[in-house]
Amino acid sequence: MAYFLQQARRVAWSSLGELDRPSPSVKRLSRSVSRLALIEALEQDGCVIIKDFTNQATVDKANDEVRPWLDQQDTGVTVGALQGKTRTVTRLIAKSATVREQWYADTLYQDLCEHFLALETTHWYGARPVTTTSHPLLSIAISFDIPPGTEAQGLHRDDKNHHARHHPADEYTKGRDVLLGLFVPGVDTTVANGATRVVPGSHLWGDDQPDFGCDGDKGVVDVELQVGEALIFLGSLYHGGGAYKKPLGTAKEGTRESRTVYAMFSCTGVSRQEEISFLSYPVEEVRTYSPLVQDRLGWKQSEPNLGWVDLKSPEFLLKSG
Ligand SMILES: O=C(O)CCC(=O)C(=O)O
Ligand SMILES: [Fe+2]
Repeated sequence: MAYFLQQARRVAWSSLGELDRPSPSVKRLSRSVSRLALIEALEQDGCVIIKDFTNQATVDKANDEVRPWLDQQDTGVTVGALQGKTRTVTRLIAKSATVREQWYADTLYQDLCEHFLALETTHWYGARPVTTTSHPLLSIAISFDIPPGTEAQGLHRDDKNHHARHHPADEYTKGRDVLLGLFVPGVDTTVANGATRVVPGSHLWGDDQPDFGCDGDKGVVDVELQVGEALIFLGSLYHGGGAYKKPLGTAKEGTRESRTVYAMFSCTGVSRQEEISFLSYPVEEVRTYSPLVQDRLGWKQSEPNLGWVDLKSPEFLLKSG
């Protein structure tokens, strides 16, 4: 049913002239809206905010789990786009059960990953058509914590890592993207503390140099998020961390003087994962994770025939031992 509705809306959509189409924006939707409404927002804008994705108590729990790792970081990590100031916590799937099981495994996010990233392909085996499905994988789970003085990142597409190429398009076609990101803030994010900046609609742009205007902010929207909200966006969307402009000593009493965001990305099941899951998460730990997370880390093979051990889907290794 959803499929036919979607097709009908698509016909209606493509019959609208360019000028009649709503201009891209960042919509704030509740998790109770239909999956179709979320899919349409992502197709039109490249991103969507879920206003009731999680809640303060769950965010507090994740912050408590991750804080010890954050406190160990100094500010000297120099990783390309990360400006040398951003603190990161990697291997987040192991370090925070909340990030792993409450947010990454969230059914709404996983349904959207399945919609945008699952690959269903029919090939011929002699005269017999064979249809197989490859489900998404976790590409990376990391926290970005930016302290006062951090400059804004250059606007970029995260699918650069996968050498993704993009044809300019007026409307979205399934299979365009290789990544879907989920950002859950650990604190309220504001323009002053470096809220993520996005360019809605830029997921439909091609690969020519983007025009962000002479001030570099044409079409840019600051995604200010309250604790409990989350941003979901396609890997082809131009975005970047904002500048932390607030002076030192102005954070709320008892809160960290930094902007923390928990970032999770899924990729297609035939893409290389950004974080090497098998070296980052030892098998003894993976055995304690939910079956969905085990699959998404790569412990179930992609059909047909990718990611096996001894020609078998590797989940048998989770059972022994
Ligand atoms: O910190 C942010 O808001 C975004 C970080 C980001 O986009 C990146 O490091 O690729
Ligand atoms: Fe990014």
